[in-house]
Amino acid sequence: MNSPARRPEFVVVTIFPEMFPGPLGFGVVGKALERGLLALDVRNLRDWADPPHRQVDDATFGGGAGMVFKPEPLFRAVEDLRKGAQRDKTRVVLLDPGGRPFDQRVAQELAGCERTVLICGRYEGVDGRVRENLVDEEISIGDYVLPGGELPAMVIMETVARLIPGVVGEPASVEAESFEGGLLDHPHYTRPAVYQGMAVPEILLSGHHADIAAWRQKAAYERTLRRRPDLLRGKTTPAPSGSGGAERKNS
Ligand code: 9D3
Repeated sequence: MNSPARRPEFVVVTIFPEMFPGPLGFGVVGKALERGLLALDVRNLRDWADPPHRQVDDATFGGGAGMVFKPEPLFRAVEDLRKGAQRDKTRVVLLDPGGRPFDQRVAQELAGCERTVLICGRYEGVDGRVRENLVDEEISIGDYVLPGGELPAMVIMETVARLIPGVVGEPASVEAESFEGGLLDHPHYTRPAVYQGMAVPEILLSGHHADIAAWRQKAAYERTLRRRPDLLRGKTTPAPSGSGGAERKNS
């Protein structure tokens, strides 16, 4: 499994540095930042733009509505952030709606990187030369339109951060989760055993651990089949006992 050398660092390049750490300051990720299990360095793109106006955007060649990020501030920023000893251990990612779709697998990959620069686009995007010649890759967090890459950067950092050893208390809870095992999670219940007439499945109160494990596996499989059959496609999943067939080639 990929694991970072130590203390992975994220560098965020944005025109809205005040948005950070934002949600990253809370919960297990907030704790991890405090404890130094990961580092966050937020940089203002305008610091690399020319005075006196420090303009980072301009109209697009060829016409059309909207502005794009000019190349100079981004090229200077990345050149600065890739200096010296940092050069070989730094991965530069552009957040862009046309990028590679982010998922748990991409997160695992990034968790193995010592230093990741996340460039947040705004407006209609960035000058094409930034994409073509500057960044290592482009990532999108899904097929919907956001006003910029800042929330995507936060989504990526939160997802990657909890994969860092020590960030999430119980390692089992990271592994047994949706997607990593290829299935959605089974439902969970806590006290009271009966709430307003709604009872917790009896088997969970039985203390029979093997039966409980089988019940959970079956519930996870059925929930996945119903809600997200795309997650099963192309995989050979041992069908849990009671759902018919010893083995099923999902299609
Ligand atoms: C019609 C052209 N638009 C592409 C869908 C232009 C455009 C819209 C919004 C270009 C950039 C943006 C700002 N969005 C991001 O920078 C972004 C994003 C997103 O909007 N959705 C999902 N993932 C991401 S990552 C960065």
